[in-house]
Amino acid sequence: MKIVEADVIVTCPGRNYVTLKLTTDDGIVGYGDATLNGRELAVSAYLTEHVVPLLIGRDANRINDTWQYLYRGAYWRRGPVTMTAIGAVDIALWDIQGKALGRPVYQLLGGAARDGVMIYGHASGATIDETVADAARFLEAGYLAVRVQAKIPGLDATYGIRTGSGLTYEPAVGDLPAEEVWDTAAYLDFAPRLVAATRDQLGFGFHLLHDAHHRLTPLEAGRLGKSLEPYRMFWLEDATPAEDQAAFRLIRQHTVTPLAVGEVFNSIWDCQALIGERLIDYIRTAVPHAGGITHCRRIFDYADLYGVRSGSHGPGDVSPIGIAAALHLDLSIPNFGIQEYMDHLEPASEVFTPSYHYADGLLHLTDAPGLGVAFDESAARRYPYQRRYLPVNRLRDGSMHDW
Ligand code: GCO
Ligand code: MG
Repeated sequence: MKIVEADVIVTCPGRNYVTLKLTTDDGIVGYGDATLNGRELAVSAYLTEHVVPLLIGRDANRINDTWQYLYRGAYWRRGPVTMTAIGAVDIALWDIQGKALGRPVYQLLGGAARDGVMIYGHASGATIDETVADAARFLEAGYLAVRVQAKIPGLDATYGIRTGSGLTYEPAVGDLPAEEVWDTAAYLDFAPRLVAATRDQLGFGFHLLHDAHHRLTPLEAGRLGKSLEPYRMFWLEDATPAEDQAAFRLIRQHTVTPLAVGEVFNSIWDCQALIGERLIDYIRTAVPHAGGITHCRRIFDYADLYGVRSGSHGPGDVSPIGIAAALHLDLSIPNFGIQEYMDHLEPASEVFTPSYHYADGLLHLTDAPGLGVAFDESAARRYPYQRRYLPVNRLRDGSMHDW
């Protein structure tokens, strides 16, 4: 079963997505998600210029060898662009393998280890009351876990807030990056009140999450974690800039609030110390951004040794193909924790038709062969790429800060 064609399709149905389409000599088509929010064309060019020529004529059955070839064969390896490109190839090859055998990918990974995949809803609002009411709506819809984010008083914009009536949001805007102002003191005063109000009004009968989006120092994170302890969080996410693994030693000394990190990681090496020293509780690598199913499975297996569970990144900037890849892995691994999931903005449903579906707080996979996501190329072509940037952050004095 040889790969005879490889196409990269960039489309913007509501937001940008990059899809890799691989076709074999027996006519099987597999899809991989190559979307990297705000850097879409870098991955597209990496694939087209440097990876596609290596794929034509390769045996589509040799998923492990292809992964090693693309990783070890790249002297300049790792990084989000390279690892997303490798991830897309890997995901597409698992899709092909499943379709060739007529089985869903999770079956090739050893079969389901649970009935469905627990996801969390993204509650948000302009005030604490609005956010709590939003969280209540998720609970009414059967969600078992909810993340709460609210606008910080005194700041014009806060990350993680939806606008409009849908259940999703897209932080990237057009043309040039939006500039937001950040104030850590205001945040540290506000976040515990948001969490306290959520527990006071909605109780303890669900998992509660919050994302600090990489903005604190280790001591600030320790203080926040300690102040959240009475509310028994499921996790506090991305407390400090993720590249500094040693920072977590300090946070850990000060709080027993569970910690999650890793949405910006691309390889097992990025989380080697964090997992090996038991400095975190959930590893959030995104399947498309961290080398696909093959590599994320290794990360989760390694994490299992140290009691760390999975919590894969899955915002709207992961396409339904990337989400499906994550779900097949989630369903099969022993140490699954939770999966992030957001609805996709319309008109994405004209382009992607996933077979996974929501019921009772879980996403369920069917026994559709491969990943089970249909991709409509002509619909994709109706929505051409648009350049978009994630916002940037400045402190009140104009200094750049992590967004
Ligand atoms: C999350 C994230 C995202 C990121 C986004 C950037 O927890 O879902 O923090 O919303 O900001 O993926 O592209
Ligand atoms: Mg996050």
